[in-house]
Amino acid sequence: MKKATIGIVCYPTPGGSGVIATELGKSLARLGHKVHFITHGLPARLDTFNENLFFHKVEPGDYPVFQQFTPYSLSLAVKIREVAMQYDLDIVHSHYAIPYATSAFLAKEMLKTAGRELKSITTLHGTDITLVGLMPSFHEITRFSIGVSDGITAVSQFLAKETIEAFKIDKPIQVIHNFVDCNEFSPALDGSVRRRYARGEERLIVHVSNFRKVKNIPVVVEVFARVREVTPCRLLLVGDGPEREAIERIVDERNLCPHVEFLGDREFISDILPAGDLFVLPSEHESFGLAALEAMSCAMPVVASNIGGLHEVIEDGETGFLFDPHDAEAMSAIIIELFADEARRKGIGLRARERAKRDFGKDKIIGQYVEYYESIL
Ligand code: GMT
Repeated sequence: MKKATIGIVCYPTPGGSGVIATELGKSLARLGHKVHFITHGLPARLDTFNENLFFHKVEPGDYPVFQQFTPYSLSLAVKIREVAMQYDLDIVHSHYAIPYATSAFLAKEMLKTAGRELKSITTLHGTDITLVGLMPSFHEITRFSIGVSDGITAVSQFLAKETIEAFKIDKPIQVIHNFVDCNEFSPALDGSVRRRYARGEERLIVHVSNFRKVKNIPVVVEVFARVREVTPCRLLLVGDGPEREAIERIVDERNLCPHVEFLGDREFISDILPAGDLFVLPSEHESFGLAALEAMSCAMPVVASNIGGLHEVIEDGETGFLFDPHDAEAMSAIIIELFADEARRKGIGLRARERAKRDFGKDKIIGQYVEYYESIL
């Protein structure tokens, strides 16, 4: 594809959609495309210098009459238009439909009045379709804004199907899975990080998320408590969000504080993950499960819920295990088995890493995005 100029609109916070958007942008810049991030804050993983990378901060205009309802979507549309005019954007790529697909549409329409064309692509990530987009106050605008995008991608077959069913979208939706840099997310070379969290024979169970209700973290704690009754282990909880206080309370009530570490939001997850022996993700919704993929890339078996796109990531019994999201008994039973059989645990971990490399390696998936851009342009 000839070198393009691409605007990327995303949440700058450490969630999966922002991570995918940022890593995609960084890779495109390395391939020689010009990439302009347009967001209200510096994206969490925009941590490298490249002369092809640009960041444009959206300043939401404030006025007392708005009270707490500052119309950010409008300021964003204005900024997309401005960047498109100034840098001659070919494409604006929105990550998460709400409200970004709508802002992109407004920018496109404004540009039309100046005789400029801008292609828009919307990548659907998860709760924009499975939760938020279904709310009555968002459903129709989400359906409309996805429908008027020039290109639509979804991070799993599951999510593409959900979108077609829930929003009656009749345009093709290209499935482009999440990806991982298997060099960055790789097994630990020595046990130094691990020794900071686990003593002697203790096993380390890890969970990474944005601590929202859908992540079902009480089940992580329940599973951990059951495993601890049989095998000495500790729990590392990485991330932060609205449920954190509630989880801290549960951990305290169960007298588990000395065995559970809350690490909060961490920039360098790839330094922490390889310390773990096993990853738990019992989400109630998960369109793909990027955190599970990153753990697999570090050769960790993942015990997750049998819902959504997790079926496309983890082959049950081969590269991890899938259970009903509330079946703490079954999840803890398999973890106890794996902790008692190191060869089996390691074998599953290595197969998980192979799968991450083969099917979800960064270069392969970035290639799919580049091909898709080409088809839209
Ligand atoms: O939909 C969300 O919860 C937001 C989003 C995020 O920014 O964290 O997460 C989703 O996007 C990730 C990247 O594509 C997926 O790997 C996650 O599975 C997905 N989360 C859910 O579906 C709950």
